Amino acid sequence: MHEDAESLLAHHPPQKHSAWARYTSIASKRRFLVAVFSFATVSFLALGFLRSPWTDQRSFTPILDPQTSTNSSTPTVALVDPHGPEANLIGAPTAHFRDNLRNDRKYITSWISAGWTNDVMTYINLIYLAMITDRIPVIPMFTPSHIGGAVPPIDFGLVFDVPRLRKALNIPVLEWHEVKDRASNEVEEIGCWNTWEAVQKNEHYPRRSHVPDHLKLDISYTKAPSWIKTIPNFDGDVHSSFWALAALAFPETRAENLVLPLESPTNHLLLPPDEHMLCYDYLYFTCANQPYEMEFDYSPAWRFVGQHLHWSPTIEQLANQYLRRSIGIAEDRPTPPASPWIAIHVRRGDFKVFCGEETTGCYASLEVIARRVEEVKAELLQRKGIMVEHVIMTSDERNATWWEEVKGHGWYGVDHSQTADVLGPWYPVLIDAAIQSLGVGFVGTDKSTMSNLARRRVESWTDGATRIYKWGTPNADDH
Ligand SMILES: Nc1nc2c(ncn2[C@@H]2O[C@H](COP(=O)(O)OP(=O)(O)O)[C@@H](O)[C@H]2O)c(=O)[nH]1
Ligand SMILES: [Mg+2]
Repeated sequence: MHEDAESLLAHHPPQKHSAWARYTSIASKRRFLVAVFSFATVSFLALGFLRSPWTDQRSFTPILDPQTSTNSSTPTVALVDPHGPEANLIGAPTAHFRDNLRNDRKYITSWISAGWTNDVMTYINLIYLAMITDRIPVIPMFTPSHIGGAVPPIDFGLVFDVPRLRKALNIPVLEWHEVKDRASNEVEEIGCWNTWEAVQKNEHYPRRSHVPDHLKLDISYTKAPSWIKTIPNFDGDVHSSFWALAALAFPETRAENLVLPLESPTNHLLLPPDEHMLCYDYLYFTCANQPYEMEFDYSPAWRFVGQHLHWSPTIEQLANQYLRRSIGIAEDRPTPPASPWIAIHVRRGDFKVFCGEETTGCYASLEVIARRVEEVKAELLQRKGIMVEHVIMTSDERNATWWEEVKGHGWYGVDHSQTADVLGPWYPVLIDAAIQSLGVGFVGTDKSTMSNLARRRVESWTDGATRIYKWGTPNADDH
């Protein structure tokens, strides 16, 4: 599905309890924008303060910055996050990334190349690989896919709470814009491992990604050995194994597997895989034990990294604000804890390709989904004594009749008719993904990574009740 977000959103009908009617004039739209950003900024600052090292010293190790502690009788102690950029880079972002790398640190990076949720999972895999190779992950930006290719990238750290992640994992985590100046036009050569050609036979090139263009990297790729493949010689799968990739991060195995690299496209250089900034073309299809492992309870990438990746304060505040507006609670009031809610994610859009021409009977009906909603409600009541009051639907479906049916079930929609215009094209999906994950329960669509991550978040964050409905044939979810 490569529709742009605006056309997606334009087809969402106004919701019964929506307060958007108040914001239809341009003047009030502007007021809304100011209000959203003021609220988000104040909340951001407030949350930032609450989480700052000044208020939470138990889990935070202050390190003494020698440059600011000159007088021994009254030392000025600067609290530098030992896992942040100050402690793990030479200084402010530089025109060449190499000028900012410390010689006593080793780094690792990789690129993205799919739908947004797949890209989130890819960065989770990168951070997990960083942990097992003892390297510092340097995370690039998110580049657009389903929201329209011309949309500018968005920082990982705008979407997710990186300081909280560093603290939870107790390792450094950096973003590329902290290393290399975003404004730099300096093209830099680097050698990376090409995993894509080692795991599949159809595409005779490393996995393609827009990220190296944004970072101005001219990459010479070395084909990884075929033993990185999780299921040897099996054409039906393209996964590689974390520890096989990790082995290539260490000098002996690296040296044994060097082959003639591919020429870098711009400066035509041949470079072996970089040892300081280790890089792999693509880590989405990476697992410890079995393909598509993040669907399974034991997934190490989820357990050791994914579950600790929380929304940034800004995204979380926006999600709560949209949610309150959906269910008709004043936007400036907190969602009452006495009004527990659950979310549904119905993934349609480009999933049509799995159906052929006729989608009736292929896509699950709302009645089928309602059965799982009732199961979630019953489980929450039985297991936790929680009475669910609100059900919030999120979906990429644009059909207005379908949304009317959703309302007919007493479920609320999220009104994104103005979101892309007011906040930007990234925000409908970011807000919906956050809403999907913040309730006491969740019902999602089989085969959707967006649904799967929401399910995992609800389970990991609130021990919530979840169900995934099956689809594809009329009786697919009958069980
Ligand atoms: N705003 C919004 N966008 C959605 C929703 N469901 C799907 N999309 C769009 O479709 C994309 C689906 O791709 P991806 O995130 O990789 O998840 P997957 O394809 O379901 O595994 C999302 O990233 C969104 O851009 C939804 O409920 N709300
Ligand atoms: Mg996808």
